[in-house]
Amino acid sequence: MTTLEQRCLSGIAAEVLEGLSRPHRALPPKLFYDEEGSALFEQITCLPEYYPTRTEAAILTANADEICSRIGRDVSVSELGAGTATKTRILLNSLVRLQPSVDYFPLDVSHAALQLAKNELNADFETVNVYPHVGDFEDLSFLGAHASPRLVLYIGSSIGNLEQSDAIGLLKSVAHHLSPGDHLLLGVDLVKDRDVLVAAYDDQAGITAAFNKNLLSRINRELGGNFDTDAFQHVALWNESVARVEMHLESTQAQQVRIDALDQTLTFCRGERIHTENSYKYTVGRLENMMRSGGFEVEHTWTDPQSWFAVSLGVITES
Ligand code: AVJ
Repeated sequence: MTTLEQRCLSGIAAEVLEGLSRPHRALPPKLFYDEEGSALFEQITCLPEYYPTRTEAAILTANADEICSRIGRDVSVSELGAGTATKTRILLNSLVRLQPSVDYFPLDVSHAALQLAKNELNADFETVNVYPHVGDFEDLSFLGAHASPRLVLYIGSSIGNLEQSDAIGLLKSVAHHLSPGDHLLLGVDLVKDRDVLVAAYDDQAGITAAFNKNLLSRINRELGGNFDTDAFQHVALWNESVARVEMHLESTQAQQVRIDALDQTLTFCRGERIHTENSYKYTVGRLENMMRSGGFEVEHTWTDPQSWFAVSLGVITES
């Protein structure tokens, strides 16, 4: 077998090869978000079972003025994993009343989502300047490229995809690019009843199943794969001991799958799973500890009446 370097794998190939070569196969959740996947995710956010989006939106709506008054004047806004920036609009609505203009720097892996965000924000907010940035969280230097005071948004509970140590590492690297007085607004999903959690990741309409299986379709499209998406089953489960919802794709039969661009033929046993996502759920206490470990002082944490979701505001202090 030739090495990765020799084959000069581009785009998603290296990550797919690495993940599918493991004894316990896995694919990184950021691969969900090609154009198809981003569109499916937008549908997920509107599902009756998928409470996180509307719950967080309600928290932001109820507290936007207070959040904006705590972060000071003339802030610029950066956002990690901005997507189509739908919830961001709630904060921008308050912010444009407090300052003459807002520079907004959204980062996302999806070019399509960012383009949509930019067009819609330009149409609706005359005083918001949008500077989109396509990429993952490896290089966060764009955060420091403009002047303080800054507000960094990491809402939508995307941090739930990360292991605890990686989540703290990410917050530390955010903090590294910020200065005293700069703020971080972090949204996370909270631990709750198992049935509510599982339903949110296994909806009646099958949109989340389609979102999960789109990973296989994407490999078919981009890497010349021949995955039969009907021969894999969407699995969503609550792993209570580590407080996370997991998603898997389970092979419903013994089968072989060819992926041309990787020059691989993969063998799956019946019941074998590809682990596609972890979505960690927090308590307010663990959220605030994580903020502190990441280098932020917690100013305030807001939740909804059911305590299903939490949004926490942290600040960098003089050290
Ligand atoms: C975008 C990571 C917050 O974990 O709830 C939704 C992704 N996966 N349904 C989540 C997702 C399945 C979502 N995040």
